[in-house]
Amino acid sequence: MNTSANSQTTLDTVLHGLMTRYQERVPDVSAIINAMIKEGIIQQADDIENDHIAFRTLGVPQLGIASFEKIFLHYGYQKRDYYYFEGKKLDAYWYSPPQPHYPRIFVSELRVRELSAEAQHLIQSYTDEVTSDPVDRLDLNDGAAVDAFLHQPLWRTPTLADYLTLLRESEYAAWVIYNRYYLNHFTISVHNLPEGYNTVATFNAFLEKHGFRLNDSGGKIKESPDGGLLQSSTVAELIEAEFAAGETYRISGSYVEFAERRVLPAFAHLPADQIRREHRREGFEANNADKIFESTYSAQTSRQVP
Ligand code: OOG
Ligand code: NI
Repeated sequence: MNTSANSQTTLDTVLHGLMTRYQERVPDVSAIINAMIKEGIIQQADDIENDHIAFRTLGVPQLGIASFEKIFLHYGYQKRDYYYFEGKKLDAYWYSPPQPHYPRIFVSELRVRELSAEAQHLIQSYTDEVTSDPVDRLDLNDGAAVDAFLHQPLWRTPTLADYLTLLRESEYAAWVIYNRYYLNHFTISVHNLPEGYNTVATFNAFLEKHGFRLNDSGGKIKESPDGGLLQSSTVAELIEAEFAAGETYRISGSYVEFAERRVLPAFAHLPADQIRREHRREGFEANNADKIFESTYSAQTSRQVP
């Protein structure tokens, strides 16, 4: 772990690279930011607090969370709670940042060994091209190199047939085989926005008024049992993807999430201008996350607009 001033600069470079590529690929990001500016909710994009970012990985020995997390642990992130997703065959952890102005990170991993033999072979035919942990070969102090790594193909371009086979069994597997470590979403913290927009309920109303489509799996608002964490998300936009041999197909790209972290009961007496991150509900919630994953699933992306 390295928390020196240098590593903060490297982390800034890596996060900046991720957000730039993400914003280019997901038109909803700029569209939402522009709508927020036009409505006077914020003055500029920098006024948005990024609650967390998320990545997806494949659970094979040389990849997965064990490999991926080394990047952010190096920048001073700390590994926190574990989450288990039975039906989706996923494991996940969240990581708290070295300083409160950096986003939390949520990383999930597909339990590949629980898939059918066919799907496992198919995934391994790609991931076997990565013969040793690629993060071990990276200079983590070189922000540009890490940025390049997060956006480079780790294995050959999949065939459309393989993508579709995986899609039938695990939408998550299909997403990662094509999208790899591309940022899956960034998350707008709504609780610090002005009155009228500072809850997920009111922010959802603003989004829908502007025509953004929300994931409605389990309801448009996902709420933790303690009532402290409320989340919603857009439905991933389809991107024209190029597969092996030049075949093209429209697949799910990334999406945008919204989070409201309520003030913990112990700090309810604090005046609003003294509330900081440590006074609010921390972490994630498995049942919320289970539904948010579906922002890239066909049941959401192919839903008819009412
Ligand atoms: C992550 C879904 C879960 C959250 O905040 O609980 C999540 C994903 O779609 O990869 O983002
Ligand atoms: Ni999220």
